[in-house]
Amino acid sequence: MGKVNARRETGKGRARPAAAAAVVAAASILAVSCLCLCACGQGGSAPGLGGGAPDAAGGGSASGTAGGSAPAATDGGLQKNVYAMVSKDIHNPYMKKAYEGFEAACREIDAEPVFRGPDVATPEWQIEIIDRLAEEGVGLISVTANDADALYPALHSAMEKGIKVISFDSAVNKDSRLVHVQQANPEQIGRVLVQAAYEMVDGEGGIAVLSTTSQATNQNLWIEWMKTELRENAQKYAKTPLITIVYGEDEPVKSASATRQLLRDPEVKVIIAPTAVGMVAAGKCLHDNNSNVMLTGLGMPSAMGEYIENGVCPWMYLWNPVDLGYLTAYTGDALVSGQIDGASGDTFNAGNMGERVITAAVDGGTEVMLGDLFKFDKTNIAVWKEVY
Ligand code: RAM
Repeated sequence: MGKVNARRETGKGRARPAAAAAVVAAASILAVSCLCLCACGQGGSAPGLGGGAPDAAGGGSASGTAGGSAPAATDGGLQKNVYAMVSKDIHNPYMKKAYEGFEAACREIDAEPVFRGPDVATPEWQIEIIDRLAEEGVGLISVTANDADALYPALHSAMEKGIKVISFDSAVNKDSRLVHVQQANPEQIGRVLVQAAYEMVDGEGGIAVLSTTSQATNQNLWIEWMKTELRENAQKYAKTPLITIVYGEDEPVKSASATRQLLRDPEVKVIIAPTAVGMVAAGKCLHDNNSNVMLTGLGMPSAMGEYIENGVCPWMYLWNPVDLGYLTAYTGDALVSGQIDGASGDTFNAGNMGERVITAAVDGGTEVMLGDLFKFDKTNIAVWKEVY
């Protein structure tokens, strides 16, 4: 690591972004609630507090299941207490953390959790999984979408069978779901990431985005807000243009090769990776290449601790993925039990997250919000990398 990281230790990487101060303040409230969640053993996010990796394994094309303890009860041809979480892909550690929370909530609700995801993050394989779940007649399908529109026929026919369908993390379009479980405000995510990149290069140096798949709803929405932030403050960002967007498909090898491609462009001085998988691949690549290029984005503290500590990534953001999965199961349960129908204004009890309210989403559908972004830097990473 030598010189470059030594410079990072003492250089601009240590600056705290003023623009993110409000985010941090709001996020500390969330952090307290997350810690409480772990301490209460509900989120299962801290090692040793339950949860752990799901039993699911990507078997070939579209599989992976994890059974819970409650026996399935057949009701109107459906096993209404079987709740399925469908991941973008089965290997993603972020998704496994979300499933930990989902599983913990299912234990409280007395539902049987199922975790499935394709081997690679494509809508085609997700359609196959959804069709199979509909055939099996589960009570709930919750999905993080590899494409906003492509899943509509499969999800629509599942809903026609009486299955409750929601999305979380990455939304399907409003007609394909009853509610979306939103992790944090997309506008805040897009704007804060650009502001962080700007500060990391002291207002001078091209920005590149390392995204997931080109159709991912969540990343595309965040990227739109990044562009809005740049456009609306064109003078401020005159010397930090967006140079390019590359796609690592939430796959470590492809994300590393996309990062190497970025390093060949001398204009790129900072990378924003709004993906937990992309962040680690980029962090390793920058470190191994002793690069001066900065990194920020949305990463898992457990995987990014090393790169925050050595200055490759001065700071980054995320929400608690375990909490996201927990809220997803409770939202689905409120629909299955008939407590809500997913309309704006509906309220429901989300276990130890308390009462939650469904609100209107910008796409014309509805959503329930988890909370604010949380900032991770050298001051707090030692604690959080042990949590999730
Ligand atoms: C990746 C996924 C997910 C995103 C996180 C931050 O694991 O693409 O959708 O929310 O990163």
